[in-house]
Amino acid sequence: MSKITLYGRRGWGSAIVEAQLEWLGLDYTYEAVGDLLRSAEARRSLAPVNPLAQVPTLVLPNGQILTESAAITLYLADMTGRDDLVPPPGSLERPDFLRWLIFLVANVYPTYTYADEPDRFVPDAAARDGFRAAVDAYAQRLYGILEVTARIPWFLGGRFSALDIYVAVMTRWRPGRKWFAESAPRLYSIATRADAMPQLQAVWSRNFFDARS
Ligand SMILES: N[C@@H](CCC(=O)N[C@@H](CS)C(=O)NCC(=O)O)C(=O)O
Repeated sequence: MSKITLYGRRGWGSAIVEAQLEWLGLDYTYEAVGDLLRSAEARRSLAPVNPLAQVPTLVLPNGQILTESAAITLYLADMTGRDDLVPPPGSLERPDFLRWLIFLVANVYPTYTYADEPDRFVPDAAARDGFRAAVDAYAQRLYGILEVTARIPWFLGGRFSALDIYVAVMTRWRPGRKWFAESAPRLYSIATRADAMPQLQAVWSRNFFDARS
């Protein structure tokens, strides 16, 4: 039987799914894609499986395609019957988990989509810096909301979940770990605690250390 294929790029959002695949012990093949923000060739190569040409993109063993990290997160829990990354239906943590999972992908994630390469959305070169600054400021406001919501030691309190994996990965992006340490200490503490999890060492190394140039 063929395996799951994860299309990804080191350090990008595919790390959120790679961490879950590793955590769950699932067999998968990693297909590295080029720089989707800057390379038309990289976008062309991924477009047949994901018309948005984004990672993470997953191809299931039966050929079905799954995009959107939140959908993948929920699906992997369904597929494995495991509830260690996703609180199960009926649990007290389930509503909070769903709320903040969707908050991350619907509110926080798009700030990177729009500000990573603003020229894709702002044709006027003179307006780009202001746009990027405004979107980055909005992202910081969103992180402020997450900061006052997050509990300790994990986002949901006593139990680890996929939300902590999102926090560990996203805090590596703008405005960066130093900003989180100073301005969002709970998120920073969740991230560093997740950094230290033995089950995730290989994923973090591949994405954030080996890949570092
Ligand atoms: N909503 C998507 C967002 C995925 C996404 O924005 N991925 C980034 C990498 S971190 C990407 O592929 N960007 C390329 C682009 O948007 O053109 C998800 O949650 O999976």
